[in-house]
Amino acid sequence: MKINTDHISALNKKQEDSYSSELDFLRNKFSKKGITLDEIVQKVADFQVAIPSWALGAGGTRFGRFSYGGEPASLEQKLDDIGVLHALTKSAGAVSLHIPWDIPGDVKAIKDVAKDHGITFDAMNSNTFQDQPDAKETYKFGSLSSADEAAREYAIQHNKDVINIGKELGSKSLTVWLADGANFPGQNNFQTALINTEKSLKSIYETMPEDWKMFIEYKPYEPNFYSTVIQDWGTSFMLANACGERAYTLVDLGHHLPNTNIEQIVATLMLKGKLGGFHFNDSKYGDDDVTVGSIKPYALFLIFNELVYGMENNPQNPDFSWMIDASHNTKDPLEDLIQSLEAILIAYTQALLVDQKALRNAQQENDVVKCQEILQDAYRSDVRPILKAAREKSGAAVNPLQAYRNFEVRKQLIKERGTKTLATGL
Ligand code: AOS
Ligand code: ZN
Ligand code: ZN
Ligand code: ZN
Repeated sequence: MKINTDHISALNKKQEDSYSSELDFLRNKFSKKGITLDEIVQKVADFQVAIPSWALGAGGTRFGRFSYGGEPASLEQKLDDIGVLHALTKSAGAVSLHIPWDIPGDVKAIKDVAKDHGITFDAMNSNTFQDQPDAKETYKFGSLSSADEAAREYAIQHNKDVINIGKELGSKSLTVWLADGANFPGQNNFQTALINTEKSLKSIYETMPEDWKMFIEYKPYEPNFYSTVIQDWGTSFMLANACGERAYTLVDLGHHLPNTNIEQIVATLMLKGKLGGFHFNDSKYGDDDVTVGSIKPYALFLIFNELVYGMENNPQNPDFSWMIDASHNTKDPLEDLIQSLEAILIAYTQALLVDQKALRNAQQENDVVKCQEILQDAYRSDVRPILKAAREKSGAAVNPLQAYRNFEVRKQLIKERGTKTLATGL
């Protein structure tokens, strides 16, 4: 399955819709505030988000998994699916692999497939939360934090192996997410677990190539329900500082207790130059991993508002590794990713439309009402015409979801791969 670019432009021509007049309306409105729309269109067209290899199949819960049909069975097929997404949106030009789910057989062949689709290799994800069939040590009671030295060494070696695979593919970063923790009070010694984790991470960090970054992900609970070793951004930040300059905190939107002010965390980390990775998703209760923007779109906008501020004012913070970390079991996974990409770009665009100068003045004058008005004026603008213009500019489908259905992608995939398919993943 490969999307033909001619078909996309033919479809775009057919639906020359009214977005140009809507765009003019926005252009006039925002030029009065000194905001140039064409610059924003370019920024939106340039924005790239990595797709995780495990989001291409229907996800599961602990109660079961249901096949969606036409799911990818190999790394090549996963890259083909991202190729479809990237052709339709031109904003999914990277993949984030997970080892051992995605061990490449023939590295050169995999690189060729990726190149053919215009896909680069973003952060590599290690996995020390599952025992593999041939595993010599168990992670049942922890990996990098384990009280058992052999288990710790085994987990460290796995991360080093992941770096080596990533090196061959051209990746430049490693994401470490640990499931380590305890289900019951007294089960482990908090201090020993943290000391072990720091030592293990340092040992991995030291073998990373000079031009690599390490992203340390935090999460308050699940799969452990009493405590998690890297439970919050403070712990991750501390570990990143202990490792060195090229270790950073990774924020996953679903990894916070309800009502946490994520935008403030983002601002603090960027000020300190330590926000490296970002996992997008949405949630109502916990790490629900549902479609980005489907539940709390205003919170997403406020987070982007801080990200945009940081990108413009914090040269000490590196460029981000953006990734969608969502996967669930009721939608067509590709349609779901198209919706997530749309939500990310909408929030990003709205944040770009915030009148920063006016906001700074209103803050200086303590005009609280005006501050809120300025933010909400941007948030309440329908920015979809800007997304359409950005897509048209980059050769994507003006309406990717409609194009996906129009080209009957899922039907094709089911024809090629069958109805009873289960992709690797959670
Ligand atoms: C787990 O909850 C984290 O979000 C990870 O980033 C990711 O989902 C996991 O590594 C997938 O295997
Ligand atoms: Zn994540
Ligand atoms: Zn998660
Ligand atoms: Zn998640």
